Amino acid sequence: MSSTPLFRNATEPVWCDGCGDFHVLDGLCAALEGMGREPRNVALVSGIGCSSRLPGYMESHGFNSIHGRALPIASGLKLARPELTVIVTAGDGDIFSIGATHLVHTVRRNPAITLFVMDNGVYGLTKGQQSPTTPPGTQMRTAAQPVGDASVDPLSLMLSLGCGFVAQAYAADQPAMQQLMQQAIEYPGFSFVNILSPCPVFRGGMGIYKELRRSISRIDDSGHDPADLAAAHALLASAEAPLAGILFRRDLP
Ligand SMILES: Cc1ncc(C[n+]2csc(CCOP(=O)(O)OP(=O)(O)O)c2C)c(N)n1
Ligand code: SF4
Ligand SMILES: [Mg+2]
Repeated sequence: MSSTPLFRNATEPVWCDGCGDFHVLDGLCAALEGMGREPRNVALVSGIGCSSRLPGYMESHGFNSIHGRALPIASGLKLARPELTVIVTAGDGDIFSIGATHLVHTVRRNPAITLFVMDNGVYGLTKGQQSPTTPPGTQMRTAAQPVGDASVDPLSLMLSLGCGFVAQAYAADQPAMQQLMQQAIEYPGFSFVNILSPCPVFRGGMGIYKELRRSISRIDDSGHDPADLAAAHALLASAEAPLAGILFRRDLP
Protein backbone atom coordinates (compact mmCIF):
# COMPACT_ATOMS: atom_id res chain seq x y z
CA MET A 1 0.00 0.00 0.00
CA SER A 2 1.18 3.50 -0.66
CA SER A 3 1.79 6.13 1.99
CA THR A 4 2.67 9.76 1.65
CA PRO A 5 6.44 10.03 1.85
CA LEU A 6 6.74 12.83 4.41
CA PHE A 7 5.52 10.86 7.43
CA ARG A 8 6.41 7.29 6.36
CA ASN A 9 9.84 5.97 7.21
CA ALA A 10 11.59 3.16 5.34
CA THR A 11 10.65 0.39 7.78
CA GLU A 12 8.46 -2.32 6.27
CA PRO A 13 5.52 -3.17 8.57
CA VAL A 14 5.47 -6.72 9.89
CA TRP A 15 1.65 -6.76 9.93
CA CYS A 16 -0.10 -9.65 8.15
CA ASP A 17 -1.43 -9.09 4.64
CA GLY A 18 -4.91 -7.63 4.90
CA CYS A 19 -4.44 -6.12 8.37
CA GLY A 20 -6.55 -2.99 8.88
CA ASP A 21 -3.64 -1.25 10.55
CA PHE A 22 -2.05 -0.62 7.12
CA HIS A 23 -5.01 1.65 6.35
CA VAL A 24 -4.63 3.47 9.65
CA LEU A 25 -0.94 4.06 9.00
CA ASP A 26 -1.65 5.39 5.50
CA GLY A 27 -4.51 7.53 6.74
CA LEU A 28 -2.57 9.05 9.61
CA CYS A 29 0.42 9.89 7.39
CA ALA A 30 -1.86 11.56 4.85
CA ALA A 31 -3.89 13.37 7.52
CA LEU A 32 -0.82 14.88 9.17
CA GLU A 33 0.76 15.87 5.89
CA GLY A 34 -2.54 17.36 4.73
CA MET A 35 -2.59 19.52 7.87
CA GLY A 36 0.85 20.86 7.09
CA ARG A 37 2.43 19.22 10.17
CA GLU A 38 6.11 18.37 10.14
CA PRO A 39 7.49 15.08 11.48
CA ARG A 40 9.77 16.88 13.96
CA ASN A 41 6.71 18.47 15.61
CA VAL A 42 4.72 15.24 15.99
CA ALA A 43 5.16 12.56 18.65
CA LEU A 44 3.42 9.19 18.58
CA VAL A 45 3.17 7.09 21.72
CA SER A 46 1.85 3.53 21.87
CA GLY A 47 1.71 0.57 24.25
CA ILE A 48 2.12 -3.05 23.12
CA GLY A 49 0.21 -4.93 20.43
CA CYS A 50 0.21 -5.32 16.64
CA SER A 51 -1.42 -1.87 16.42
CA SER A 52 1.08 -0.39 18.85
CA ARG A 53 3.86 -1.00 16.33
CA LEU A 54 2.54 1.90 14.27
CA PRO A 55 4.89 4.64 15.60
CA GLY A 56 7.83 2.54 14.40
CA TYR A 57 6.69 3.03 10.82
CA MET A 58 6.45 6.79 10.93
CA GLU A 59 8.99 9.52 10.37
CA SER A 60 8.18 11.40 13.59
CA HIS A 61 9.12 11.09 17.25
CA GLY A 62 7.87 7.70 18.43
CA PHE A 63 7.74 5.58 21.57
CA ASN A 64 6.46 1.99 21.42
CA SER A 65 6.29 1.76 25.21
CA ILE A 66 4.69 -0.55 27.80
CA HIS A 67 1.40 -2.45 27.54
CA GLY A 68 -1.44 -0.14 28.61
CA ARG A 69 0.79 2.76 29.67
CA ALA A 70 0.85 4.98 26.60
CA LEU A 71 -1.53 7.61 28.01
CA PRO A 72 0.45 8.59 31.13
CA ILE A 73 3.63 8.65 29.05
CA ALA A 74 1.96 10.86 26.46
CA SER A 75 0.56 13.12 29.19
CA GLY A 76 4.05 13.65 30.61
CA LEU A 77 5.41 14.34 27.16
CA LYS A 78 2.68 16.90 26.45
CA LEU A 79 3.42 18.67 29.76
CA ALA A 80 7.13 18.82 28.98
CA ARG A 81 6.77 19.70 25.28
CA PRO A 82 3.37 21.40 24.83
CA GLU A 83 4.27 22.57 21.32
CA LEU A 84 4.31 18.96 20.02
CA THR A 85 1.30 17.29 18.43
CA VAL A 86 1.01 14.26 20.72
CA ILE A 87 -0.91 11.25 19.42
CA VAL A 88 -1.50 7.92 21.13
CA THR A 89 -2.11 4.90 18.91
CA ALA A 90 -3.46 1.92 20.81
CA GLY A 91 -5.17 -1.44 20.49
CA ASP A 92 -8.53 -2.29 22.06
CA GLY A 93 -6.83 -4.64 24.53
CA ASP A 94 -4.12 -2.14 25.33
CA ILE A 95 -6.46 0.75 26.09
CA PHE A 96 -9.74 -0.80 27.32
CA SER A 97 -8.23 -3.67 29.32
CA ILE A 98 -4.83 -3.26 30.97
CA GLY A 99 -4.79 0.51 30.26
CA ALA A 100 -8.39 1.25 31.26
CA THR A 101 -7.63 3.06 34.51
CA HIS A 102 -5.25 5.42 32.70
CA LEU A 103 -7.98 6.11 30.18
CA VAL A 104 -10.42 7.16 32.92
CA HIS A 105 -8.03 9.62 34.50
CA THR A 106 -6.63 11.00 31.26
CA VAL A 107 -10.14 11.93 30.16
CA ARG A 108 -10.66 13.73 33.50
CA ARG A 109 -7.52 15.81 33.01
CA ASN A 110 -8.37 16.65 29.38
CA PRO A 111 -4.84 17.09 28.01
CA ALA A 112 -4.51 18.16 24.37
CA ILE A 113 -3.71 14.64 23.20
CA THR A 114 -5.43 12.57 20.51
CA LEU A 115 -6.15 8.90 21.02
CA PHE A 116 -6.66 6.64 18.00
CA VAL A 117 -7.70 3.12 18.98
CA MET A 118 -7.27 0.41 16.34
CA ASP A 119 -10.23 -1.68 17.42
CA ASN A 120 -10.14 -5.18 15.95
CA GLY A 121 -12.02 -6.84 18.79
CA VAL A 122 -9.20 -9.23 19.58
CA TYR A 123 -5.73 -9.51 21.10
CA GLY A 124 -3.93 -9.84 17.76
CA LEU A 125 -0.30 -9.88 18.86
CA THR A 126 -0.81 -12.72 21.33
CA LYS A 127 -2.71 -14.70 18.68
CA GLY A 128 -6.41 -14.38 19.11
CA GLN A 129 -7.65 -14.11 22.68
CA GLN A 130 -10.89 -12.24 23.39
CA SER A 131 -10.53 -8.54 24.08
CA PRO A 132 -12.89 -6.17 25.89
CA THR A 133 -14.56 -5.31 22.56
CA THR A 134 -15.11 -8.90 21.38
CA PRO A 135 -18.88 -9.38 21.10
CA PRO A 136 -20.37 -12.02 23.40
CA GLY A 137 -20.99 -15.30 21.62
CA THR A 138 -17.88 -15.01 19.41
CA GLN A 139 -15.95 -18.25 19.10
CA MET A 140 -12.25 -17.46 19.46
CA ARG A 141 -9.60 -19.86 18.21
CA THR A 142 -7.98 -19.82 21.62
CA ALA A 143 -10.99 -20.89 23.71
CA ALA A 144 -13.12 -23.99 24.02
CA GLN A 145 -16.34 -22.02 24.58
CA PRO A 146 -17.75 -18.91 22.85
CA VAL A 147 -17.11 -15.60 24.66
CA GLY A 148 -19.46 -15.35 27.62
CA ASP A 149 -18.48 -11.91 28.94
CA ALA A 150 -20.29 -8.69 28.10
CA SER A 151 -18.28 -6.38 25.85
CA VAL A 152 -17.20 -2.76 26.30
CA ASP A 153 -18.77 -0.24 23.91
CA PRO A 154 -15.91 2.26 23.36
CA LEU A 155 -18.18 5.13 22.28
CA SER A 156 -20.58 4.73 25.17
CA LEU A 157 -17.67 4.43 27.61
CA MET A 158 -16.02 7.62 26.36
CA LEU A 159 -19.27 9.59 26.41
CA SER A 160 -19.88 8.46 29.97
CA LEU A 161 -16.37 9.40 31.07
CA GLY A 162 -16.97 12.95 29.80
CA CYS A 163 -14.65 13.01 26.79
CA GLY A 164 -15.20 16.17 24.71
CA PHE A 165 -14.53 14.59 21.29
CA VAL A 166 -15.87 11.12 20.59
CA ALA A 167 -15.88 9.66 17.08
CA GLN A 168 -15.64 6.40 15.19
CA ALA A 169 -14.06 5.65 11.81
CA TYR A 170 -13.69 2.65 9.54
CA ALA A 171 -10.06 2.05 8.55
CA ALA A 172 -10.83 1.09 4.94
CA ASP A 173 -12.86 4.27 4.33
CA GLN A 174 -9.79 6.45 3.88
CA PRO A 175 -11.27 9.88 3.05
CA ALA A 176 -13.71 9.81 5.96
CA MET A 177 -11.12 8.44 8.39
CA GLN A 178 -8.52 11.05 7.39
CA GLN A 179 -11.01 13.85 7.85
CA LEU A 180 -11.95 12.58 11.31
CA MET A 181 -8.28 12.22 12.22
CA GLN A 182 -7.67 15.85 11.28
CA GLN A 183 -10.69 17.07 13.25
CA ALA A 184 -9.56 15.07 16.28
CA ILE A 185 -6.00 16.40 16.08
CA GLU A 186 -7.27 19.97 15.79
CA TYR A 187 -9.58 19.59 18.81
CA PRO A 188 -8.06 21.59 21.70
CA GLY A 189 -8.45 18.90 24.41
CA PHE A 190 -8.42 15.12 24.70
CA SER A 191 -9.95 13.62 21.56
CA PHE A 192 -10.87 10.02 20.88
CA VAL A 193 -11.45 8.16 17.62
CA ASN A 194 -12.30 4.47 17.72
CA ILE A 195 -11.11 3.04 14.41
CA LEU A 196 -12.66 -0.22 13.25
CA SER A 197 -9.48 -1.85 11.95
CA PRO A 198 -9.98 -5.53 11.11
CA CYS A 199 -7.69 -8.38 12.13
CA PRO A 200 -8.65 -10.83 9.36
CA VAL A 201 -6.33 -13.48 10.79
CA PHE A 202 -8.01 -13.83 14.18
CA ARG A 203 -11.43 -12.13 13.78
CA GLY A 204 -13.68 -12.80 10.82
CA GLY A 205 -11.30 -13.34 7.88
CA MET A 206 -11.23 -10.95 4.92
CA GLY A 207 -15.03 -11.07 4.74
CA ILE A 208 -15.17 -8.70 7.69
CA TYR A 209 -14.28 -5.79 5.35
CA LYS A 210 -17.30 -6.46 3.17
CA GLU A 211 -19.52 -6.87 6.21
CA LEU A 212 -18.37 -3.57 7.73
CA ARG A 213 -18.67 -1.64 4.48
CA ARG A 214 -22.21 -2.95 4.05
CA SER A 215 -23.38 -2.34 7.60
CA ILE A 216 -21.80 0.94 8.73
CA SER A 217 -24.21 3.77 9.39
CA ARG A 218 -22.96 7.34 8.85
CA ILE A 219 -23.75 9.70 11.70
CA ASP A 220 -23.82 12.66 9.27
CA ASP A 221 -26.77 11.10 7.44
CA SER A 222 -28.87 10.87 10.62
CA GLY A 223 -29.23 14.61 11.23
CA HIS A 224 -27.57 14.17 14.63
CA ASP A 225 -26.27 17.30 16.40
CA PRO A 226 -22.81 16.37 17.80
CA ALA A 227 -23.07 19.09 20.47
CA ASP A 228 -26.05 17.30 22.05
CA LEU A 229 -24.85 14.78 24.65
CA ALA A 230 -28.28 13.30 25.36
CA ALA A 231 -28.84 12.83 21.62
CA ALA A 232 -25.44 11.12 21.34
CA HIS A 233 -26.39 8.62 24.05
CA ALA A 234 -29.79 8.08 22.40
CA LEU A 235 -28.26 7.54 18.96
CA LEU A 236 -25.87 4.95 20.37
CA ALA A 237 -28.61 3.18 22.26
CA SER A 238 -30.78 2.90 19.15
CA ALA A 239 -27.99 2.05 16.67
CA GLU A 240 -28.39 -1.33 15.05
CA ALA A 241 -25.13 -1.10 13.08
CA PRO A 242 -21.66 0.33 13.75
CA LEU A 243 -21.66 4.14 13.53
CA ALA A 244 -19.08 6.27 11.70
CA GLY A 245 -18.50 9.99 12.22
CA ILE A 246 -18.44 12.45 15.11
CA LEU A 247 -20.83 11.37 17.84
CA PHE A 248 -20.03 14.14 20.32
CA ARG A 249 -17.96 17.31 20.24
CA ARG A 250 -17.85 20.06 22.80
CA ASP A 251 -14.97 22.25 23.97
CA LEU A 252 -14.11 21.63 27.63
CA PRO A 253 -11.85 23.43 30.10
C1 LIG B 1 2.13 -6.37 31.16
C2 LIG B 1 1.82 -7.18 29.94
N1 LIG B 1 0.79 -8.07 29.99
C3 LIG B 1 0.49 -8.80 28.89
C4 LIG B 1 1.22 -8.68 27.76
C5 LIG B 1 0.89 -9.55 26.57
N2 LIG B 1 0.24 -8.79 25.54
C6 LIG B 1 0.93 -8.19 24.54
S1 LIG B 1 -0.04 -7.40 23.43
C7 LIG B 1 -1.42 -7.89 24.27
C8 LIG B 1 -2.81 -7.54 23.78
C9 LIG B 1 -2.81 -6.85 22.47
O1 LIG B 1 -4.13 -6.62 22.05
P1 LIG B 1 -4.52 -5.21 21.48
O2 LIG B 1 -4.13 -4.12 22.38
O3 LIG B 1 -5.97 -5.28 21.13
O4 LIG B 1 -3.61 -5.04 20.19
P2 LIG B 1 -3.64 -5.82 18.78
O5 LIG B 1 -2.50 -6.77 18.84
O6 LIG B 1 -4.96 -6.48 18.63
O7 LIG B 1 -3.44 -4.72 17.79
C10 LIG B 1 -1.12 -8.64 25.40
C11 LIG B 1 -2.12 -9.20 26.32
C12 LIG B 1 2.30 -7.76 27.75
N3 LIG B 1 3.04 -7.55 26.67
N4 LIG B 1 2.57 -7.03 28.86
S1 SF4 C 1 -2.49 -10.68 13.85
FE1 SF4 C 1 -4.23 -9.42 13.20
S2 SF4 C 1 -3.86 -7.40 14.13
FE2 SF4 C 1 -1.91 -8.54 14.13
S3 SF4 C 1 -0.87 -7.93 12.23
FE3 SF4 C 1 -2.00 -9.84 11.83
S4 SF4 C 1 -3.98 -9.14 10.98
FE4 SF4 C 1 -3.05 -7.37 12.02
MG1 LIG D 1 -6.83 -5.64 19.30
